[in-house]
Amino acid sequence: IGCFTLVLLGTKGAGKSSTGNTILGRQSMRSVTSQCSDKHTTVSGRSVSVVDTPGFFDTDMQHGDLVKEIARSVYLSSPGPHALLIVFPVGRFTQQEEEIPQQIKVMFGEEVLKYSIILFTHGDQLEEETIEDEIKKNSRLRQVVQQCGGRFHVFDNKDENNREQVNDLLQMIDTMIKQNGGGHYSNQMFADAQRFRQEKEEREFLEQFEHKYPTSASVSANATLGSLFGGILCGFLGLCLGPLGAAAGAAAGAAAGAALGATVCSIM
Ligand SMILES: Nc1nc2c(ncn2[C@@H]2O[C@H](COP(=O)(O)OP(=O)(O)O)[C@@H](O)[C@H]2O)c(=O)[nH]1
Ligand SMILES: [Mg+2]
Repeated sequence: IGCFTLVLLGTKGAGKSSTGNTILGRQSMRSVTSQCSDKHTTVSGRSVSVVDTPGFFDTDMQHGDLVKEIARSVYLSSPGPHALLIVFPVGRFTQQEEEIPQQIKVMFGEEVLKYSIILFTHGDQLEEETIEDEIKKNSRLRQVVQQCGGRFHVFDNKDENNREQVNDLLQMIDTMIKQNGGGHYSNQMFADAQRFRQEKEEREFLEQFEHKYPTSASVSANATLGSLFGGILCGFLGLCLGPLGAAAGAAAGAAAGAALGATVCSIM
């Protein structure tokens, strides 16, 4: 494979932008990012494209905006990234870090961790201990690494001239791609994950609804009317929110529509 596309994910301050700069070999990623950015370079004769993202759990951003922005990273790396680098600083593994792989899975679908690598930054702060020692003695960290197929790598972003750490990472990605049969995480997988999530939300809503009105004869009428209103509202919200808002719009539309349907039925 001649060309790599990588996406950097992780909490704010984990070292995502610094990692991007280390890979690129130049300081081209700005440290504070509320938007995704992508930059290209050539490492050992191969073209590498790096997509930086805002931090998970970034308190300065609305959750919806954050999800939307991270989702955009997948579109920026069209037709989909070869690798997702989940960035953890050495020595900081809290509940937030622990939740990230699960959050990524919810956002990008089941398949995504087959394309993920844990990338530890602040390698310079490791003293006598190796990262292997750290993983061995922390069972929760071990679990997270195992979720990513046991793949991890350490960067010292202060050692900008150390190209070996970059080459080793690209080698690991090469091996991972081969193990995945040559493919990469794709927009199609992302679309499937989004659709699955939307269908699940709709199903849960209907279940809740049927639970609330179990024997009412008007349940099916409500549902029909509900989906009618839902469809209209969903289209409207979709238009307002743009393509990424469509999923959220559909869920909100279905919910509002069904409620409206119920009201109309009870009036009739
Ligand atoms: N010592 C050391 N500092 C690092 C390393 N990687 C990142 N940093 C520092 O950690 C801070 C946050 O890094 P940044 O890349 O902005 O994190 P981001 O919010 O995930 O993009 C900055 O002050 C970096 O200089 C590293 O490997 N070693
Ligand atoms: Mg950053």
